[in-house]
Amino acid sequence: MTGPAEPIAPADRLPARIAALVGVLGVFAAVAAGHLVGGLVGGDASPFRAVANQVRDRSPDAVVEWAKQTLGTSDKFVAQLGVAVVLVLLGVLAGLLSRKVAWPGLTLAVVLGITGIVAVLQQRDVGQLGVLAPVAGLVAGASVFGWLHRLALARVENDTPAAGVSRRTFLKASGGTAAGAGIAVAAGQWLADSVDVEGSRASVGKLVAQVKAPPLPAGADFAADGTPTFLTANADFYRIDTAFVLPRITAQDWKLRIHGMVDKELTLSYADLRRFRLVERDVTLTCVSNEVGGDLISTARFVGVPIHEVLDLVGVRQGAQQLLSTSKDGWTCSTPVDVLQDPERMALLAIGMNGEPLPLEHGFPVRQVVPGLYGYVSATKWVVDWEFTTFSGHSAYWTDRGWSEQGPIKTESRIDTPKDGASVGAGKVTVAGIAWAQNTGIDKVEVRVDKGPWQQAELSTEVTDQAWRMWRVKFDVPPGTHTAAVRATDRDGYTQTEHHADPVPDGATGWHSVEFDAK
Ligand SMILES: Nc1nc2c(c(=O)[nH]1)N[C@H]1C(S)=C(S)[C@@H](COP(=O)(O)O)O[C@H]1N2
Ligand SMILES: [Mo]
Repeated sequence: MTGPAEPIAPADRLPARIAALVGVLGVFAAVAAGHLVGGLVGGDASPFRAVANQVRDRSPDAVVEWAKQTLGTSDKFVAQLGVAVVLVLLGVLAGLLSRKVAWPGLTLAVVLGITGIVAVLQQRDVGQLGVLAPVAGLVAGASVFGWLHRLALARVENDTPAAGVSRRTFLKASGGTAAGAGIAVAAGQWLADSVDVEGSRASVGKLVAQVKAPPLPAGADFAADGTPTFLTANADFYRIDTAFVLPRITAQDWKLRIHGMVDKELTLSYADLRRFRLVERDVTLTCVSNEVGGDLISTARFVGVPIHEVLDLVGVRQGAQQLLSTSKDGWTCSTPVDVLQDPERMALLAIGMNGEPLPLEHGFPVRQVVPGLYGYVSATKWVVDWEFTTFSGHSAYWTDRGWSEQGPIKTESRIDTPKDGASVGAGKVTVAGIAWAQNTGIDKVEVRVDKGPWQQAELSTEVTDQAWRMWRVKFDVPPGTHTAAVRATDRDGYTQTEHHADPVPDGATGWHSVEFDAK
């Protein structure tokens, strides 16, 4: 026999690398079919994404924090990569266990298929057809594995091109499987991305508020001296969420289900929402994860419906303590009811941001904006469900992960210029930055250089106590290395503590300081 130069395995079993290839291709086919059907039936039905979601949500906090620290905010990506690696390894294992007979690999296909079904059923945003996606994955995975396994084995058993299956037939089948699966993944992704949300956003049109925010006064910021502008452009606004892929909801499809401890359960459509008056407010959002000196803080002119008016409509019952809100992709958030009922606070169901409908990444079509509370307890994007309940009744996403149940924003300040490590000209040096105490207001900001006396900074014109305030102050500095530190005092008389606290569990504290060189 003048066979090919590859080592010939015993005639009744597959060479290890062929077996591994068959296993990996079976897994790839399963994932691809699931992804494609997931795209067809809509929602978040892709079993691959669903499993990655579950892995991320069920990982120990320490692991999630580690992933976030090590790889920036992309814990979602880490979860997907992790699942992909495990799937490849399982494919290899299944192949190696199936060198003689196919049933170990087929068993793995069934186990993976069931895992996919369970994960998809846990997804919030999956319709009744959603289960078709993991089922398609199971069927595709098992059939492709069985088929390739048969071809490979037939080729080993009759190792002559004339008798039965040739090497080319097997290679063609494998290559075809890989290519087909690749196309299916791309098509599934394309389908999932093709809901015309941008079209829906464009059709919302101009949002004119009945209650407008006053025009920005001159001197609302010291941007010329290095502070941020008072309003943050949408493209520069910080973004924090757990979404793997942006939830895509059109305004036409959006609904908010309101239930729990209310007199009248209600489901609001976007059209229903537009029958309320629109109020415009300048609000500074802040993330509880913001480190001292960090940049997870931004300000926008939001337009939306007063939440307290919606609460009046449904009649929140006595004893309801929290609003548990849920996003389209199943993230939950717990907000104290009394804050939402306060007309002074004017929490909003926001639909617009800085003169346009909400950008997709900031919650289109509808999100919550609650001045004075960190985002994780207030700012639900893509909000679709409201349940009024007690604090003991339910807990929310981040509370379950060790963060505090209540999250009022702490009075803090930041130096924006000079930057830490910067070189400046010796002589007159302007130190400038931001301070915030949402709903209380900033009373004064003090800065000191090299632990000298505190000097009171000049404050920008106040726009609203729900947003940040800019400050600046000049120092005379000789050549050399210097340190500047800042502390703010709010209108309740509270001066920022020097005590350093980490963001966990309820927000960082401490004075921000920078070191700079004067030359
Ligand atoms: N659906 C959803 N909404 C969410 C979150 C999320 O993970 N999912 N994160 C919250 C957190 S922690 C913050 S700080 C704010 C950030 O809002 P932004 O991305 O518009 O700045 O959104 C909040 N709303
Ligand atoms: Mo946050």
